[in-house]
Amino acid sequence: MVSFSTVGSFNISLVATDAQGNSSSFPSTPLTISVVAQAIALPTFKSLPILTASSVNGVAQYTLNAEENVDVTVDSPDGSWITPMMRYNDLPLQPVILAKRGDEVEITVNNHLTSSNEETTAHWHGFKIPGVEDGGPDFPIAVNASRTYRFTMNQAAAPLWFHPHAHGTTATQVYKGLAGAFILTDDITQSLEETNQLPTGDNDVALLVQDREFSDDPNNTGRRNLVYSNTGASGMLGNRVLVNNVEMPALEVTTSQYRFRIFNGSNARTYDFALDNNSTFYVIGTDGGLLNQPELVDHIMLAAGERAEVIINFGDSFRQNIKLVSRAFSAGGGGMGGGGSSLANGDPFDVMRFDVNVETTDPVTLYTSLPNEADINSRLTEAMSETTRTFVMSMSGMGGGGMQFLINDKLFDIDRIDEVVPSGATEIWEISNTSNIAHPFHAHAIQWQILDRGASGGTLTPSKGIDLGWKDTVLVEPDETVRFIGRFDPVINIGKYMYHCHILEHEDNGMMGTFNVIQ
Ligand SMILES: [Cu+2]
Repeated sequence: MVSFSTVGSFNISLVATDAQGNSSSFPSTPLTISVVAQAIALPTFKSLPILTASSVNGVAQYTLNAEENVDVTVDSPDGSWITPMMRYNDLPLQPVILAKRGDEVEITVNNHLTSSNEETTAHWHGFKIPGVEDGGPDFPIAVNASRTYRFTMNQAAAPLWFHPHAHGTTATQVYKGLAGAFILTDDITQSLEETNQLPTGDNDVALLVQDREFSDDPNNTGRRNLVYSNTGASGMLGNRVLVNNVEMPALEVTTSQYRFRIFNGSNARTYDFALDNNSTFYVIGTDGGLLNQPELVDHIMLAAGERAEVIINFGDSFRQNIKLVSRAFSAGGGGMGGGGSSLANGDPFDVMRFDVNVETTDPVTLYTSLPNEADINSRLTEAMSETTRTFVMSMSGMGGGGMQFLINDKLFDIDRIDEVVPSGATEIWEISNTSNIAHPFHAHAIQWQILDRGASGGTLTPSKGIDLGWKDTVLVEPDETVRFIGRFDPVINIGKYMYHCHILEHEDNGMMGTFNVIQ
């Protein structure tokens, strides 16, 4: 038995020596052995299922049944098991809804969470729609009740998503599996695809990234339960990172460019995505749509609730296995506890692997700038704003029980209006963080442009690069101030909306407020 731990070519032969000391080799010409690296077998990547609509009078109609105790198969490098989870429509994976700008959409949500006995909603995260359709905690859907959301898509193509937003149960319902992607296209993205300036088809892949923790299975029953713990300041951090419900999947790719739409659907975890060979890649889009110009990076940080679209070119990587990883970063708040997880926020880990097994000719030459009429090219400037509102995120009670998560020193109160915004206003919202961990601030109703950011109390730096994209969720580091500017649509934006931290445990525990857009 001969074993090799090194990749390369080796010559081997057997040498026998007789009693007189004469040696002979067999075979007389040595065998040449080539040792190539064999990638570790990983579970197969799964694509998210696309929901089909019924079209009635030109309106795309969907039904989402919120179900509980759905037996879901979880694949991992340790094997597969069944876990009871919550799911829309009993689907094995979270679904995708596809729509185009201008589409009228009607989505009926039926609350079948009878044994949990929990209200739910579907919040349309990143959508520019009226407050009454927004799916916030002010319009809960009772058990066995339903609600039909109706809206028209009137914003740039974007990787939007949806998830429950009933007060106090958002974190656990998302954790148990209620969420979905909503991929919006428009004339600009369709034209870019048709002219081979964006990858399409199999080269356009949605990645829903969510961390989870599962119970052990000492008796090999093939079943494990989700483990949820919310202690300390960090929110729920799982020790297994799932991409489309598979831990560390391998996706077979060709020697070409891929468009990955990355959704951070985690409760609390921030990822610093990079490739393990340190290759660069392009960021082409943020929460609310495409960047005017692709931005070449070697990593991108995404907090809970944030999305990004990236282009990875595997053209020079034939026969390579490339990992998408999350790099180590400083998450602050040392010693405050990681919710019991063995994988703290900021720890490095692998996310998935790309196996470049097929050679092909790539038809795509990536766009270099969007047409002038793209929404993102209408930059909002400070002079356009009538009002600057300030929001300070803070935590109190650290180290002891009863941790409080506050915005402007207030806990969420569903009966309180915190801000009144005139319809059609253009406003600057200035968000600061006086706590010692980062918080992703999310505001409903519109997409924002980041004006500038920097150390609180210091000179803020005007946005550049990825920060020039449309944003609905922005990570605010400790002692950082971010200013974003947005225009509330005078026709669409009316009614009550939420702003909150998108660490769902913080949101459920008070780090949320209500703003009312009035005429
Ligand atoms: Cu927070």
